[in-house]
Amino acid sequence: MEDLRNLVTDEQVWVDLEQTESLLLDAVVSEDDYLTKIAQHLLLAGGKRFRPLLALLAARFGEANDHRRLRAGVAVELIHVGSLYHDDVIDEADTRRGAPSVNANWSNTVAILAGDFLMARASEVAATHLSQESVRLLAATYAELVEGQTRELQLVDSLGHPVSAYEKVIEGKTASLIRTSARLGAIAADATPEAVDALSSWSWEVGMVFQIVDDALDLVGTEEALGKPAGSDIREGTFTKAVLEAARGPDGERIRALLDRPRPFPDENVAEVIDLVRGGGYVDRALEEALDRAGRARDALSILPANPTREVLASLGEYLVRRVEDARSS
Ligand code: GRG
Repeated sequence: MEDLRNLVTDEQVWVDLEQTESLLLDAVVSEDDYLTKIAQHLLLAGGKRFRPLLALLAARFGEANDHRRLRAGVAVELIHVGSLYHDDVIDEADTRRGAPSVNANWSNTVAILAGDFLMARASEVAATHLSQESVRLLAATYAELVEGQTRELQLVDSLGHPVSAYEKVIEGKTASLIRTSARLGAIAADATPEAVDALSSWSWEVGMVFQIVDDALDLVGTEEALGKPAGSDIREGTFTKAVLEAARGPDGERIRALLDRPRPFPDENVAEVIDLVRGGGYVDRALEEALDRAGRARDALSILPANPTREVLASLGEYLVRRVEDARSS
């Protein structure tokens, strides 16, 4: 995979990200050592830190250069990781970020409590260091994540719902926090309202690209690239855009027959569905849509000053789509 480090050549951003890392670990220290250990578990397990990176990049468009931009990154990553603790309980996941998930290693109760703790600390960081508008935005985004996840639950095992319903899910569960990451970074650096809005529009499209790419990877990535077998979404009864569209196409009857049974689906059924979806060109169509969105993201940047950071942002959507080509099994 092409490294984000090659794309973002502004060294200051990486220095900031290092500092964000230690602030993140500090933010989840509790009086109770047991809770600290569990709250730091997923932070120490890795993660791309994509959301703090967006906050820091967006902050380059403001005049201020103080600690607030780091706090913005900390707050959004804590919300993200807190939601992963809860997501792993919902999905009964065994691993996360290549490490045992908290629910699997400890228990569901512990994972829920630790997720809540991260959320609480995100709010505390924002209320202590950021503006009231940022606190409001984080709270609203938290609600959007829950709405997105709740919508997804209602669509599980259904191939009949419109693709627009799935789009609403990914708006809520992914694009909302990615947009808030850029917005909070820009606000923390005292960027102008026009710049904040441009970065918001850009990051919304980038957030959608991010999830469309993630969904496509699940259908075409190798096990090696994904760290898990392809088709996990299908196995969980989550049918993403390409699968929903294929189910409405000429192979729809066969796809519905393969999935019309209680889970877990046999491996050969999942493999055949993936072949039909890929063979019908539906993954490529989803990626074309992602590229269109990447173009729209780029267009949103036109009012910002033309500088090297703007060039990085302009290429980020296409960079995300290229990840699929790198991870494709054929
Ligand atoms: C408690 C806020 C809260 C929410 C509860 C569980 C839930 C409702 C929402 C979950 C939302 C969710 C898991 C969305 C998926 C977002 C996503 C794209 C995750 C993967 O993000 P990456 O690839 O992961 O950035 P890393 O590990 O690199 O950070």
